[in-house]
Amino acid sequence: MTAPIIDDPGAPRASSPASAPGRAPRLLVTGFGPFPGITDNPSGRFAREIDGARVAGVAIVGRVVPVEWGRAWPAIVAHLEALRPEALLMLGVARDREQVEVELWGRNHNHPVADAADALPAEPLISPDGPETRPSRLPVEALMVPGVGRSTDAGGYLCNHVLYRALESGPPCCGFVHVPAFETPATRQLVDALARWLAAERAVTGG
Ligand code: PCA
Repeated sequence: MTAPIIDDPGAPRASSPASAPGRAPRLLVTGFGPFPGITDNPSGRFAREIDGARVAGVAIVGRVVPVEWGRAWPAIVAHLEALRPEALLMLGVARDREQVEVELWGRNHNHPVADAADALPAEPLISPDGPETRPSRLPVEALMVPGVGRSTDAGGYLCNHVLYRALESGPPCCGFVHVPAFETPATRQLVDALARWLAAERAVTGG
């Protein structure tokens, strides 16, 4: 049982069941911290900025996680357990991208590239018995606002790693979006589109 979070406006008591009647649906947005070559990660900056926002009745909680093979996914799991969000949107920077891109799937591999703590991944495979790819569980069509595209290659570093892990054991609505190194309003517009989609889903399912 996780301790209740009392200083977080969007957070439930630890014992709140997912989709508790009467409570606002919650969207957890994660960004990453620094890593070799990126001292100020725009994905982490965005997660910090959006924390506490409310869109279409959906409470948005932003969190920053470390770019470390052994700590990134456990940090996201801890936030999922504390917050019990309806959806998880993970963000990371990709220096070579010209636009915001929704990753269509995660791949079962870890490239041997050093993380922010100068450590390499323990294994070349993320999940020894898992499939080669796992498809995104985001409503991709609903997120195609201006300035947003699709990508079929999340890379082999921490972004792909947490994506594959989330698709293995994360909430039903989850996925990954790469943002470019420069600031763009498309990131916020994509988050707003996801919140509106969640609100509409809830209205339909009566959750
Ligand atoms: N981008 C890296 C990891 C952290 C981040 O923001 C990636 O694309 O894997």
